[in-house]
Amino acid sequence: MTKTIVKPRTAVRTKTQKPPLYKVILLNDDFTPREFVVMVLKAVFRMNEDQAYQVMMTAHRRGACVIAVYTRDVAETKATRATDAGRAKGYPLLFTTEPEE
Ligand code: TYC
Repeated sequence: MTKTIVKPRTAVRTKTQKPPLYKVILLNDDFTPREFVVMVLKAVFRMNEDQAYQVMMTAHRRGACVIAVYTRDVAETKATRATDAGRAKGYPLLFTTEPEE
């Protein structure tokens, strides 16, 4: 007796779900020194001096600036760390997160 081996003809497609992304937003205030904002942006968000200065000045002029998008955990951890750095010095510096549309 001959055994016929039938190969499956359907290709397997894997659907990968992309995790939802969250924006980290820097809010302006009247008290935190500019150099301190730049220092925090460099330390927590790994920006260079130029990037950090531009982001700080955008928040300063417009009231807020989107810094970057990350997965929810990373966004919240970085926003908390950066806000806490200001609070430790008595500054009202604030970073928030919100889901990206
Ligand atoms: N507005 C602040 C000042 O004039 C500097 C500043 C910029 C603070 C951006 C917060 O998100 C900020 N000293």
